[in-house]
Amino acid sequence: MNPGSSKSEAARREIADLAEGIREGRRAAIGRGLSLIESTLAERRPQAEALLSMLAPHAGSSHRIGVTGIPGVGKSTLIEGLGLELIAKGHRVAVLAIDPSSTVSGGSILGDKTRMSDLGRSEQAFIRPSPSQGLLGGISQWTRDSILVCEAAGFDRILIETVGVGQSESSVAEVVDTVLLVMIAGAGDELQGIKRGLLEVAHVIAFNKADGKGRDAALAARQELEAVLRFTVGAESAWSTPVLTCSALQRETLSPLLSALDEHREVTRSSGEFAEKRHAQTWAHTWALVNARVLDRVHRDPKLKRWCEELEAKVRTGSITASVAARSILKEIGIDP
Ligand SMILES: Nc1nc2c(ncn2[C@@H]2O[C@H](COP(=O)(O)OP(=O)(O)O)[C@@H](O)[C@H]2O)c(=O)[nH]1
Ligand SMILES: [Mg+2]
Repeated sequence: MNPGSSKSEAARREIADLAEGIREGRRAAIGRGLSLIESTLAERRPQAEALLSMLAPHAGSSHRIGVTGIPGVGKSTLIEGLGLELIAKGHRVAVLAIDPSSTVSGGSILGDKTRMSDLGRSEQAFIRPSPSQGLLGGISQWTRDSILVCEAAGFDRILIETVGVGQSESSVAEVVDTVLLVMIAGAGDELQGIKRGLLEVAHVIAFNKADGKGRDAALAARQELEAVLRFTVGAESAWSTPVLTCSALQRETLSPLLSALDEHREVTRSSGEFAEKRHAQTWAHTWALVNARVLDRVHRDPKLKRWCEELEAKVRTGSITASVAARSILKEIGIDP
């Protein structure tokens, strides 16, 4: 046997062992699997892909829930409360926290970790913050891959915290089944994303901090938003978005919220939207990969790169149009437009 093939056989076995450890729910294996995915080394990506392929047949059965809202509304605190409630009901909970420093500034994952300390201590929970930098495929790839690993490890509820600034909340909608938008009374509609179409991607909305002095304001804000939603949300879904109030600090207020999240899953499963959306997400991702690889190919090839720079100069001066430039590039990579 040649030494190269025995080496690759050993590598294959190592990945297979890792996959088995993950499927058995061993925490060290899950951690190693996630680290492999997070590796910034391009040469480790084939190993990560191999692992994901082995795990894929065992993934898919969780309820994937995105939790979004502006910093400070209580997402992390709420996730801890929801997570503990879910565990009490017999679920296993994985939390993926998208580290704000990897996308935008502000916030601290360290704060989040301490905020989820009770959940973090549970054997039935696994908390993973996104690496703060250097992800090869970007944050949405990380989220997708990590969901797959967690599902294969037997976590049946996956909560994904995103910081509600910029693109992250709409991109989380592309990887989850249910989007929970957390709001607080008096923070201003615009600030919380009403004008940015966030309401359209939310399946459940909760006004948090409905406790103490904040309770009345939260109840009023909820009523107001309910009235607005009646007129703005489209009717093509079997689901209409409920607006609730809760307090992340009062666990008993979280039951209606959990029920609403569950109900969204059940209703969309019955209507077929659930399966259809997952399919659409996967297929959209497939094309995103095609796009990324084509661009990667163009950017890596020095000759093509130079060719593109020349085209760019021509586009800049207006001597050729964008569509002519696009045609030339496609022709150059062998696609005759
Ligand atoms: N009164 C009150 N404070 C809360 C509630 N939820 C979170 N907080 C506090 O709000 C602050 C921000 O919470 P955090 O979970 O970090 O918000 P995130 O930035 O959305 O993740 C912390 O000081 C929490 O203790 C709540 O329901 N009621
Ligand atoms: Mg947080």
